[in-house]
Amino acid sequence: MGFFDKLKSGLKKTKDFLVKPVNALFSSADRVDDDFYEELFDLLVASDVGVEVSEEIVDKLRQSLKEKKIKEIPPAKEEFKKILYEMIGEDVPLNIRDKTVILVVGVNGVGKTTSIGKISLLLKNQGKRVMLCGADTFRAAAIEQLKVWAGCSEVPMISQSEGADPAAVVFDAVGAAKKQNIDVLIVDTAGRLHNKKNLIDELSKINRVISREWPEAGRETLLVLDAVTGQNGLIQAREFTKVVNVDGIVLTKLDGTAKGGIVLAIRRMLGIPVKLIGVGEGVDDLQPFSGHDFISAMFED
Ligand SMILES: Nc1nc2c(ncn2[C@@H]2O[C@H](COP(=O)(O)OP(=O)(O)OP(=O)(O)O)[C@@H](O)[C@H]2O)c(=O)[nH]1
Ligand SMILES: [Mg+2]
Repeated sequence: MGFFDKLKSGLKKTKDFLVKPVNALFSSADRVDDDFYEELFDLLVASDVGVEVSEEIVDKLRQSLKEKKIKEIPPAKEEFKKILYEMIGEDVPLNIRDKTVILVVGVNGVGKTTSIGKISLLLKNQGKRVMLCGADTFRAAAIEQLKVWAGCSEVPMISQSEGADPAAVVFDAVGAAKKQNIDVLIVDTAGRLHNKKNLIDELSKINRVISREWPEAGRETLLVLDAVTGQNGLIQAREFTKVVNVDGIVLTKLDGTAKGGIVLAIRRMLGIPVKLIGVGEGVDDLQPFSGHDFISAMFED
C-alpha cells in the first residue's frame, strides 16, 4: 500500500468524525446560511481544530463566498477545502544540509524513539550516512529500543549506560560522527524529566555541546506531538518552544484519533510547520507531510 492509501486509512477516525458530518452538512444544505456556518463551526471544534482557528475558517469561508458571490453548495465546498489548505500552509521539508544534527524532543510516550527509527530509514534510503545517539539515558529500555531501530535501519548508534549524562553521550556521538564522516546525526532525548528546569538545563547543555563540537553542522530540532492528545499537544508545544528553537513538528498517531483537525491548528497557532506525520506503527508509516495530500486524503473515499 502506498503512503497516500495509508494516510487515507490512517485518517479514518477523523474522517468519520469530522469529514463525513461536514460532507453530510454540505449535501443536505440547499444554501449556506447562518445555521450552516454555526454547524460547521461546531464540527470543526469537535475535531480539535480549536475555537480560534475554527472561527477563522468559518469567517474566511463567509467572506470568500460573499466576495465571489457563491451561493451553490458544490463551489462552496471547494472554497472550504481551499481555505483548509491555506490554513495548513506551504509544505516545509526536513532541512538536511551537508552535515546535520537532528535533535528530537517531546514529552514521554509521544513516539520520539519510534519516529527516529523511521526517519533514519527514510534518510538512509536517500543515500545519507546516518548515526543515532541514545541521549535518553533515563531508562535502559530506551537505549535498547533505539538499538533495535538502529539494527533495523542498519545504521551505527552511540550510547552509554543508563543514568549517564545525556550531554556526554552527545559529545561522544558528535566525535564519532565526525570521524566516520556521518551526514546526519539523530539525537533521541528523554521525555520524562522531573520538572521544567531539568528540561531546560538538559536541552541547553546538549545544544551547547553540539554547537561547540560541531559548529559547521546544520541544526534541525523536531518536536514530536501525539495527535491523540489533540489541543493539549499545543500546550505541550508551547512549553517546548520556550526552551528550544523548534524547526518542525512530527505529528504521530493520527491513526489512533478522531482529532486529526489538530493539523489545521498547529501551523496557525504555533507558527511551526508539520514536517512529518505518522499514521501507524510500521516502519513506512511515517512520511514527510504534504498539506495537499492531507486534504485530499481527508475528502476522498
Ligand atoms: N498507532 C501508532 N502508534 C505509534 C505511532 N508512532 C509511535 N507509535 C507508538 O507509540 C508508542 C510510544 O513510542 P516511543 O517511540 O517509545 O515514544 P517516546 O516518545 O520515545 O517515549 P519515551 O521514550 O518514553 O519518552 C510505541 O508503542 C509506538 O509504536 C503512530 O504513528 N501510530
Ligand atoms: Mg523514547
